[in-house]
Amino acid sequence: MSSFLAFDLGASSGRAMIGRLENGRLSLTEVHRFANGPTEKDGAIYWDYPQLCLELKNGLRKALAVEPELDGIGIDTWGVDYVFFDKATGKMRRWPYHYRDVRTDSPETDVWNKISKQELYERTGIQCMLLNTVYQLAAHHRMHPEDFKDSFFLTMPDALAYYLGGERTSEYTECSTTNLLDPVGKEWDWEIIDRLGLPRDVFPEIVKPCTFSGTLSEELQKELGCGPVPIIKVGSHDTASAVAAVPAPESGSWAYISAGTWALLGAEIEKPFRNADSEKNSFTNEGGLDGKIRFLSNIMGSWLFQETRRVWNETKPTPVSFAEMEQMALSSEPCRFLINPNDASFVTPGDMPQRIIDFCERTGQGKITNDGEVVRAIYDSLALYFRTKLNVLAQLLGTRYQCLNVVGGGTKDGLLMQLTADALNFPVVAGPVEATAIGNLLAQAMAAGKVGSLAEARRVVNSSFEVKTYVPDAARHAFYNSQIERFEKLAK
Ligand code: LFR
Repeated sequence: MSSFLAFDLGASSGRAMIGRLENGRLSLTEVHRFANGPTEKDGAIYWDYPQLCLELKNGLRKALAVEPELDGIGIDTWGVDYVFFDKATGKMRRWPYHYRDVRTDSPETDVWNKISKQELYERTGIQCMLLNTVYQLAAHHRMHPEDFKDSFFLTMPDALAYYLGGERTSEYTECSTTNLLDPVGKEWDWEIIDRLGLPRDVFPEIVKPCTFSGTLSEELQKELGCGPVPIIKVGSHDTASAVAAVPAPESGSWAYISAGTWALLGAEIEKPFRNADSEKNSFTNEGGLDGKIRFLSNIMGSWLFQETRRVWNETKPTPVSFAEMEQMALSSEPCRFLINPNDASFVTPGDMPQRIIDFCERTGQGKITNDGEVVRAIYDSLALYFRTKLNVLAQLLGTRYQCLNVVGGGTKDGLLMQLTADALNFPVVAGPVEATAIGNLLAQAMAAGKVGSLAEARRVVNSSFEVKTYVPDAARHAFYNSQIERFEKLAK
């Protein structure tokens, strides 16, 4: 038996999971869970990196109490964010900015004057999102050039691995989210970096997923009373880990959604795919395990529910749960109101219910009069958007999909899964919920030679975890058909 520890950090929570692999089956034990989120300071939003490091230490301590002989530790987090460190002392230069911070709101002067939006897409194959590292670094350099002197940065999961073991490298799948990588050579695109005037020497060496990366530092070994546990680079971008754990069918075409704060809808392909249509439809080419490309598009996802709930819980006398929100949606009229889930007004933290009400008024749908209508608008619009995006994916790749695998925390939302099946008119296979941690653990097992390939890893997922199949309802599908044209106009 081998046992590995996965740290899986999302935008709203993080967890530490032990995975035990025995006879081709993986079992999970959660040993630590903690909250995560933006911290506001001096008008900007940040991640509390020192606190996240403490949570890693707490998680590791709890894990060692359960499993003293760990064969590896792997870390995955969300994409695009980074931490600057001083080269000489190794100390953090500044708290890492949160990708929803608004400092990237002048892309013309920061980036596009030097390299056009279109050229950036042609070179990197990455969909244009102002939260991408390229925009963040350019804004950061304009505001705080001093951070770039005698410094280096590491992408978020690698900055956390640095805390554990001290290696100054960044992993390829996470680096692919920066918008600064050549997707074929899988290396930094120095021409973009030079044209933006960013100093080359802040950029870390890129290493492959499923590789060993030193061990736990002597300091932490002493403090925790353990040995030199190996640190393993996994698909350290959470979505790369989640996609690695899709219980995909052994043959035939399959598409996925990694559903969490974001919903990432796409397919796994062999080499980057970029043309004017994929650019127009915001499809991206991120790095996967085993040299694969994750061809996908970002959809706003559970963020819309999370932020709505946060605001209600701050302003209403009694807190509302996600289960209650689901009930509210069920008792509201379907498709009475629809939104574009990716509308720019929904990106930053704020009064989401009001923004949804404003969107509906602005687009001539009238006035939302109760909370149920707000939630219902999110549900129907996400289901319809998944359908629209899946059709575009199929057209771009010239493939027909007849099944959609949804993995991640979002699969706990049974209503969203059902409405997605209804919108698509084919089955949605939902699960596993913990796909990201599972992908992280299996990447460690691959590095350790316990699992031979990505295909074998998916076999392990298939034989270890239950999935739930949602079958479409004909009447609801017909109703969604009658609404799709209206929706697509709003979501343009
Ligand atoms: C999902 C995710 C997405 C990325 C977004 C921001 O958690 O990693 O893949 O686009 O967060 O980093």
